[in-house]
Amino acid sequence: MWKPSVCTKDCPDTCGLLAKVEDGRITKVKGDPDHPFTQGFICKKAGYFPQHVHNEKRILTPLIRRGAKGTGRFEPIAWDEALDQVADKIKEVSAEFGPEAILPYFYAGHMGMIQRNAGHAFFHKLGASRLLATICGPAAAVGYQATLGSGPSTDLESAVDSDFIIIWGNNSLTTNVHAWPFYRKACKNGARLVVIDPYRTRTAKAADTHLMPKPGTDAALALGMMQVLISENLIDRNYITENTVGFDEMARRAAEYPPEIASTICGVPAIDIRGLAVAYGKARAPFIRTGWGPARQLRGAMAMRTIACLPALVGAFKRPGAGITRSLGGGPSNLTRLTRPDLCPKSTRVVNMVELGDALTRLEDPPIKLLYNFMSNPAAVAPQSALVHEGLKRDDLFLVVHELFMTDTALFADIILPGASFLEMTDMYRAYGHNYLRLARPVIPPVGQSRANLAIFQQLAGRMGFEEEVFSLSEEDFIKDFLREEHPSLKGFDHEAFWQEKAVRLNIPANPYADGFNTPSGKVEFFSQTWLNKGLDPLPCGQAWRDPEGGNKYTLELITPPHHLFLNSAFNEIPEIRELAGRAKVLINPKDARERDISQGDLVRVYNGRGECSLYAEVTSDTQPGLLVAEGLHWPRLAPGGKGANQLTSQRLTDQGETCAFHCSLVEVAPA
Ligand SMILES: Nc1nc2c(c(=O)[nH]1)N[C@H]1C(S)=C(S)[C@@H](COP(=O)(O)OP(=O)(O)OC[C@H]3O[C@@H](n4cnc5c(=O)[nH]c(N)nc54)[C@H](O)[C@@H]3O)O[C@H]1N2
Ligand SMILES: Nc1nc2c(c(=O)[nH]1)N[C@H]1C(S)=C(S)[C@@H](COP(=O)(O)OP(=O)(O)OC[C@H]3O[C@@H](n4cnc5c(=O)[nH]c(N)nc54)[C@H](O)[C@@H]3O)O[C@H]1N2
Ligand SMILES: [Mo]
Repeated sequence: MWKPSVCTKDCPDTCGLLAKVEDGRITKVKGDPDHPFTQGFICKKAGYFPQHVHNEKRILTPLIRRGAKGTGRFEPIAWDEALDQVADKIKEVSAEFGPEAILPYFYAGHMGMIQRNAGHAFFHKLGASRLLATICGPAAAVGYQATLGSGPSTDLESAVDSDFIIIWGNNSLTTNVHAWPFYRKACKNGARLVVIDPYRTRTAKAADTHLMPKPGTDAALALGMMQVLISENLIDRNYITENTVGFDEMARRAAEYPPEIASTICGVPAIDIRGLAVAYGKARAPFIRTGWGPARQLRGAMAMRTIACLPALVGAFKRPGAGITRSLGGGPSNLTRLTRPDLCPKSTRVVNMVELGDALTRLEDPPIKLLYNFMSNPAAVAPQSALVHEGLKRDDLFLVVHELFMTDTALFADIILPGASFLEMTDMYRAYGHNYLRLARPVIPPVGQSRANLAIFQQLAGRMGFEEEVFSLSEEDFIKDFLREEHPSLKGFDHEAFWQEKAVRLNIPANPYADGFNTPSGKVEFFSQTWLNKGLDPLPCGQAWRDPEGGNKYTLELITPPHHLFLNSAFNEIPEIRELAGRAKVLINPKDARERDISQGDLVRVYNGRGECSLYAEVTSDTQPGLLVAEGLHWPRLAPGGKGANQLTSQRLTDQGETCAFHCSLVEVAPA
C-alpha cells in the first residue's frame, strides 16, 4: 500500500512523497506525481528513507550514559525512568543556578511546523535561556529586507517564462533540484543560464556561463553590473522614478565600481562583468535565483542587499518571468497557541546558536549547566567545533539529546531519548522553495519505543506539573487553530483537500512585488534610511570583509558548501549513502597543490588558529587558485582523526542577521 507523506528535510523543495508499506515496514519511497512543484521525482537521498527509518543503528529505547563522556557507552533504560531523570535534573539545575542555566538547542532536523516548534512552550515556561536560531538564513533575509522588504519573493515557477536566468550562489542541482525543470524549460525556449559561484559546482557545469568570483565579493560584482547598466543606459527610468528611493545616491556609489575596479575585488574579469550586465539589461525577463552562499560571509547581508537592487534598476518586477527569489512560502505564521511566547519571562537571556562554543565554555551568570538538544547535531554543524566539543565534554554539563541516531552530539549525551521519524508522526509542512502547504499523517507507528517531539515535551511538562492547555493538545488541534487565522494567504484555501493530505496552494502571488514593497517607504530602497539609523552604510557597498583571524599566516579561503548526498549532517546514518559519498575531500587547485607538494588523493591537514581536520585532496581546476572547497557535512566521528570541516569555521557573526559566516574562513593546508 502506498501512503502520502512529505519530506521533512531542511531543503527548499519539501517534496510530496509516497511511501510503500508492507507488513508494517516502509519498503520504498518515491515522489508523489500529484505535487504541483515537486512533480513526482525525488533526490537520490530521499530514495533511501526506508534505510533511515529501519536503520540497524537507529536508537529505539532511551539510553543512559555508563562510561566517560564521549566514549559512547550507554545502557537502555525505561522511558519513565529517563523522563524522571531529565525532569529531576531540570529542577535541580533551576534551583541551584536559576532556569537560565538551561539551554535548549534545536534546529531543522525536522521541518514540520508542529514538531519543530514543539519545545518552545516548555522552555518558555521553565524560563530557560532562549536560543537565537540564526545559524542559516537571517543574513540573507535581512539583506533582502533592506532593499525589497520582508515576505516571500518571486515564485520559482515563474522562471519558466524567463529568457535570462542567473543562479547566484546556489547549487540548485544539489540543494533545490525541483526548480531545475522550470529552468530547463526556459532554456529550451531559448533562455540563457548563468551561474555565479566561486567553484565549479554541478550546477555551474550545467550552465551556459559560469562566473567564479572570490567568496564574499558579490556586492562588488553587483555594483560593477550596476555601473554598466546605468552608464550604458540599460535601466528603466520610469520604473525607477515611480517605484524606488535613493537612485541618485546609489548611482554615485555605483560609479565608484566600474568593471575594472569591481574586478580587482571579485576576481571576475571586467569583460565578463560588462557582458553579464549588458545581457541582464537587455533581457526581456531577467530572473535571479540567489542561494544562501553569498550570505554566509561576514558581509553577507550587504551582499544580498546589493544583488537585490538589480531587478528594480531594469524594471524587472513588472515583467512576467522576471524577478528575484530567495525564500517562498510566507503565509500564516501564528503558532502562538503552540509556542506560547507569553510564558517566557521578560528579559530572559538569549544565546545565539552560532556561538554555542562560547556559550558552553565561557558564559557565566549563570553558566549553562543543562543542554537539551533536539533536531540538531551541533557537534557536526556548529562552527568552531573544538570549542563546541570542549563544552559538550564538560563533566558538569548535563546533556539531553533527543535523536534517532548516535550522532557526534549524541556521543556526548548523559541521556538519549529516541526520536520518532517524520514518517511516524503528524505534521504540517510549508516550504521555502514553493508556496504549497501540506499535511502528513503517520505512515507507520513509531518504530521501537521512539516518540515524537510533541509527545516528549508534553510528558516532561506533566512531570514538571505544568498545566497549560498547550501541554495536552494534539497535533491536529494546533493545525486546525493555525488554519483559522485570518490571513490573506489563506483566502480561498482548500481545507478539504488539505485534510486529505494534498498539497494546497497558499494565496501568495507569483510576483509579490507587483503592487509595492514591504519597506518603510513602500518602494525599493536603493538608499536605506533604516540601515543609516542603525549606523550602517545606507548604500550598497562593495568592500569585502575577510576572516580577520587569518592574519598573514593563513591565506587560502575555505568554503564548506552542501554535499550532494548529505543534508547538512543528515543521511550519514545510511551506509549505502556513505559509500556513495566516499571519503571526506577537499578540492584544491593544481597551482596551490603544486606549491605545497600535494598530489591527487593525498591525505592532507587543513588548519588555522581555530582547529584542524584531515581530508583527502582532490586536485582540480573546478576550484580557483586560493580557494579550498570542502563539501559537507560528513559525520566527524567517521572522518580521519574524528574531526570535521567545522573545526575551521568561526563563530563570528555576519554584518546583519547574526548568522554564521560558514563560507568565510582562512586556512592553510599541508600533506598530513
Ligand atoms: N544535498 C543537499 N541539499 C541541501 C543541503 C545540503 O546540505 N545538501 N542543505 C540545505 C540547507 S539547510 C540550505 S540552507 C540550503 C542551502 O542551499 P544553497 O544556497 O545552495 O547552499 P549554500 O551553502 O548557501 O551555498 C550555495 C553556493 O554558494 C557558493 N558560495 C559560497 N560562498 C559564496 C559567495 O561568497 N558568493 C557566491 N556567489 N557564492 C558563494 C557555494 O559554493 C555553493 O555552491 O540547501 C538545502 N539543501
Ligand atoms: N561547515 C558548514 N556547516 C554548516 C553549514 C554549511 O554550509 N557549512 N550549513 C548550516 C546550515 S545551512 C544549517 S540549516 C545547519 C543545520 O543544522 P542541523 O539542523 O543541526 O542539521 P542536521 O545535520 O540535519 O541535524 C539534524 C539532526 O536532527 C535529527 N532529527 C531528524 N528528525 C528529528 C526529529 O523529528 N526529532 C529529533 N529530536 N531529531 C530529529 C537528525 O537525525 C539529525 O541528526 O547546519 C549548518 N552547518
Ligand atoms: Mo540551512
